[in-house]
Amino acid sequence: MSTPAPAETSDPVREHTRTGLSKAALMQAYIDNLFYIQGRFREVATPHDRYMAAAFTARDRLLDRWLKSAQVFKTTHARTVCYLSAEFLLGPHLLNNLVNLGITRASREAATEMDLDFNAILEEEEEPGLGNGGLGRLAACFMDSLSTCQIPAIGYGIRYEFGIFDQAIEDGWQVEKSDTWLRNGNPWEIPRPKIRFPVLYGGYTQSYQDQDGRARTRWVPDQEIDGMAYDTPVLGYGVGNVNLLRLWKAEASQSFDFQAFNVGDYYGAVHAKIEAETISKVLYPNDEPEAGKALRLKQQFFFVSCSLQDMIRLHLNTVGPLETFADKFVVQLNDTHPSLAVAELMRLLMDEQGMEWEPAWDITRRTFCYTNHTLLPEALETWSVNLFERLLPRHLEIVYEINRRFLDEVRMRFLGDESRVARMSLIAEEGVRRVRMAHLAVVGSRAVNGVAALHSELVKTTILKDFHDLWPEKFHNVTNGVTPRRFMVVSNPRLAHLITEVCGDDRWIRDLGRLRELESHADDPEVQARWRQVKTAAKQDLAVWLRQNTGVELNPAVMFDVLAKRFHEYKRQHLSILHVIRCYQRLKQNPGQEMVPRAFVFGGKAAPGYYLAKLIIKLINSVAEVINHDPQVNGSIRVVFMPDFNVKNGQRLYPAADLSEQISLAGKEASGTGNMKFSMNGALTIGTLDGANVEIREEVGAENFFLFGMTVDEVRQKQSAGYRPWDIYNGDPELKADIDLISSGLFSYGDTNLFRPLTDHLLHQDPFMVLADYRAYLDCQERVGAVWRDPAQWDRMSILNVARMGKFSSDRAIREYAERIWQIEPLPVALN
Ligand code: T68
Repeated sequence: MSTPAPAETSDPVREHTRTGLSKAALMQAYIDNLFYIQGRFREVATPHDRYMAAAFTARDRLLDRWLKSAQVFKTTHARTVCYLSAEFLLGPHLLNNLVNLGITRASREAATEMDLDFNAILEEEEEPGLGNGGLGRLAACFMDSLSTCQIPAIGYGIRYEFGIFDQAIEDGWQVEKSDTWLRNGNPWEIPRPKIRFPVLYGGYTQSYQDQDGRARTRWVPDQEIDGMAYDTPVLGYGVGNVNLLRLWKAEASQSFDFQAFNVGDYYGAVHAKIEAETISKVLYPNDEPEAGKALRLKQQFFFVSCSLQDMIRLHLNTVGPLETFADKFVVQLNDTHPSLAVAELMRLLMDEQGMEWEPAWDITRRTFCYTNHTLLPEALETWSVNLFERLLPRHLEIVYEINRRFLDEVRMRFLGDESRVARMSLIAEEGVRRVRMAHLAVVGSRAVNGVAALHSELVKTTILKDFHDLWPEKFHNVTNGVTPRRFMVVSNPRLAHLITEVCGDDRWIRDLGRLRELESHADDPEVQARWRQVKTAAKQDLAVWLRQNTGVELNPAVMFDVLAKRFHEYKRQHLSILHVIRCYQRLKQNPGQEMVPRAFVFGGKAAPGYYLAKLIIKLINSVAEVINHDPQVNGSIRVVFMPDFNVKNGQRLYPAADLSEQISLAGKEASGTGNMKFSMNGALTIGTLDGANVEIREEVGAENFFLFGMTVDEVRQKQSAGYRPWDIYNGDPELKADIDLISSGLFSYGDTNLFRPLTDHLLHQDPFMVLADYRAYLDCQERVGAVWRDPAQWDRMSILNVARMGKFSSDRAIREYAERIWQIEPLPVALN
């Protein structure tokens, strides 16, 4: 008898545990991944090896669910949202994925059993900083909510090799360090070498006749590169739905390389490769002058072109002829950065797919929707016609033709109103001719929205008023939201546990309106005491981190007054530092004075080329230096600058804040989302009637919000009456003393010139009216102090703030987009 061949059947136990969710399965998977992927055994594993093994363990479980979603979406021909964004500011993945998989506790226990430090593994992760601030973070929150709300979606963007710079503080100045998030590999992405599209630039266009004798245009480019897909699965919370984030990396075109080798030009081929790869090399900081940014325009076209080609491929492969493209896909343009998509879809449909203008335009206009995120004129994107023509000659022709037809429509509607025609044109004719990207986005979209109620009104009445006159039905508001998974459950587990206990269950995590349950406990002394413990514990954690990373010691018993966001004059960090200086002077002049002790915590990055913003950072650090070393006051006030404010550090900050500073000049902050994150974590807000602050105050109740400052109308009146900051300075002795103290050199080792650009600007221009709101802000801070002295009152307000945050879940925002703008229904994918 011959011995039987070894059985090929797999071990049923192993198969079961391959992606099982039990503690035992997680332990086995971790050990396997450590060995088979990292090539390590436990005795010699580095912290990074341990993180990678844990990440792959989570990823395997995501992919399991992704497979099922992909099958469901494909077989049902699901309508799909494509979210086009030049930025996705994702933050660390590991814990977020464990939370959404529902295996945090099992993972923690598995780690303990293997004698691993779970928190140290989490700390090891470097976050992908593929965004500047609010806009990029919003895109990331929306990806989480799209999956959680079970809406089929693909996020499309750029896989920057270098994301937002890391910020260090040296001698009080911001120093930019390059971000190297890919250095140790990215376990969350799956490279897709076969999903690759050519992207063309430059050259010229030609007319020709096709086989049917129809006049057509051909683009003869002079550069071709490839975009290759990298997919990150995005799992929803407690559901089977997994969507994809598909980011494009630029590579040398395979066909181009080949040509160069054929003629023996090896160095030429290498050069082409390097040049191609620069396109997805680095994220541009916002708030930088647009001048000479050909590469930025190339980036925008790059990801837009790849994404649309991918959608067309998917449509042809699954649904069929492109006539139904707009039924299959709805494309949301996150600001104007992807608005070239309007011209590119026209080109693909006409030049590549042989469609005529009218049907192509009909599809295009039914496909796109556009979100505006700013009213600041200097932030509205335009590109010089010259540059546009040099890089995208075919697209310029298409833009001209869209414009010609569009302006005809305007002329018909508003006979004889040529100044309106000039205002609405896609081309600005004054000075150097420029393409107005917002106008292109509006004309090419069927819906336009702002990101908070006030902002959406201002969009309709100011920057896009003419368009609103023409197409009022196109305009919507969808107030922003943030994901409670990351910004409560992941970052503030103690609070999440307490809420779950008080509410009776954890359904609030998916249905944030349920936080209302907390209201009836707002006056319960026992709940208040536990609430306070949770806050104090978070403050202790932050204090430890700050001591280790800045050397500044904070007392967790004092009020943590926090201002953390990108640095920009309109956000008025300098208003806050004037208040700090006021507190300092009052304590110095009147040492016995009773003042509520506070720790002022600042954080945020300034664009590398934004001089005044960087000078404000320097001022904060200089004031901190003086105050923290002055024993006469440093028992009452301390100032600390948290370096490198990013998602990870934000997650340390939000839970620890008592007071959230949201003090932009009314009418300038489109929405703000940090305001929501702080409030959800129990901070009270001191803020102006700007952006979403207005709605936060409406929800939590005016009595639970510290309001100050001019309204949008008052700002306008003051500006049109001729704003004179110099008079305000001279009319308010405390304000004068505060600014004079800066000028005196006290904070700059006697150098009276260092901060002059800032003080001069405030005294003579003050475009964001810091001085006009100074007194109201100080008075409001007095009210804050008075309430702080009554802990029961403070706790009650804090609990009510959290209880009433339901509206600000990004789930609510996504449902509004789905119903009102996208006309798309949830498509549940069952678990298991
Ligand atoms: C922000 N915008 C808004 N822009 O300022 C903020 N800009 O009020 C709002 O809450 C948030 O968007 C989400 O809607 C930005 O963050 C940018 O980061 C940016 C990036 C590149 C170019 C211009």
